[in-house]
Amino acid sequence: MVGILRWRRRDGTTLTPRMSTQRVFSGIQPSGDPHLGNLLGAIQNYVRYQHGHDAVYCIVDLHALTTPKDPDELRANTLRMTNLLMAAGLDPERCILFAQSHVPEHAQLGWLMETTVSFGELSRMTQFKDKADRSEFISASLFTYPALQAADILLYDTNFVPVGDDQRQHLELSRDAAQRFNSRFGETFVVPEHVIPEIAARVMDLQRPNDKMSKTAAAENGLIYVLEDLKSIEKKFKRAVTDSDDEVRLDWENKPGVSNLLEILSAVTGTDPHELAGNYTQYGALKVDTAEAVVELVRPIQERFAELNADPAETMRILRTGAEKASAIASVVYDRARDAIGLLGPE
Ligand code: AQP
Repeated sequence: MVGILRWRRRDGTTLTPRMSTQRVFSGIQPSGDPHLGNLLGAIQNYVRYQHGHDAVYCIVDLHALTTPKDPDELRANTLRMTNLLMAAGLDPERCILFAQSHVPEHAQLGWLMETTVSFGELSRMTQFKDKADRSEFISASLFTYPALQAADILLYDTNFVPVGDDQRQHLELSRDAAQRFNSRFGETFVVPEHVIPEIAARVMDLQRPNDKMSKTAAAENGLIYVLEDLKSIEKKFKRAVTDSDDEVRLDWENKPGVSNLLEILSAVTGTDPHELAGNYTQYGALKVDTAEAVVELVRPIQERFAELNADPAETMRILRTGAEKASAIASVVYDRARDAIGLLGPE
């Protein structure tokens, strides 16, 4: 399938992940229910990487706090995100699944990373600029959170970080931070490599196809939630913005709306998007088929989610077990960094 076994590396070459015990880490914010971009660009790849790798996945609730959150909603969303990841295929027996705030070393190493990255580096992060432009209250944490993200990754001696394209710049920062720390204080961290899927690395808004599909910047009908009513998903695809000519081809510069539909359909069906384009002479049929493919993808996820969500005590048990396993790794790596930087350990 396209986008499953081939990944684009930092230098543009492709990578075929080997079956190995290399460690994979990634995180997702419980800042609301996930959308199709999160599912195709990130979550589906978390599921693939739990096979044959040592996979660690984190619900990054501390990151969610970088923009104001209602406390009850944040708690509920943390459980919902955990259930959704499992409904999409994460198996807590195959991977470590936990909440970031349950492992205090994230915040502790986050501070050490803030001392390692510079104000200038953080100022260049385009996500900060985008989110700050949209926020009334710009917290200090919104500015510094790439340092915490570096800590999240480095705490697990991570080799690969599966993410969508929007995280490329932050991952570069994590690599730079690891290298800088290692050269100042001696080999402490594994320098991670990000892996971005070839297809659906940046799913776009259906109404504004030049903008990324996003939980917080969506046009009313531009965003598809994984847990959305299936009829509503069909309607949104029908109304998706395309263009005034009628040729179906993959051309991101001139036909972003059509290209977005082709990439979504490609990611779901595993067929090359250029090949798919050749099957269509009308936008209408492309929209209907893409909607149908997405509906069939999310239907079983929604069914499984409903079952899991009915048992919050079990979800909490899974998170607690995950945090114990995560702590066993994170505490060792944190102590290594603490000793290297010159903090006295309590022992
Ligand atoms: N549109 C997208 N297409 C492909 N991948 C995407 N990701 C996000 N949007 C797209 C990937 O999803 C993972 C988890 O993202 P996050 O929880 O850190 O949220 P985010 O990157 O900030 O994007 P969101 O979900 O739209 O939230 P807001 O509105 O808060 O920005 C990441 O791997 C990300 O690359």
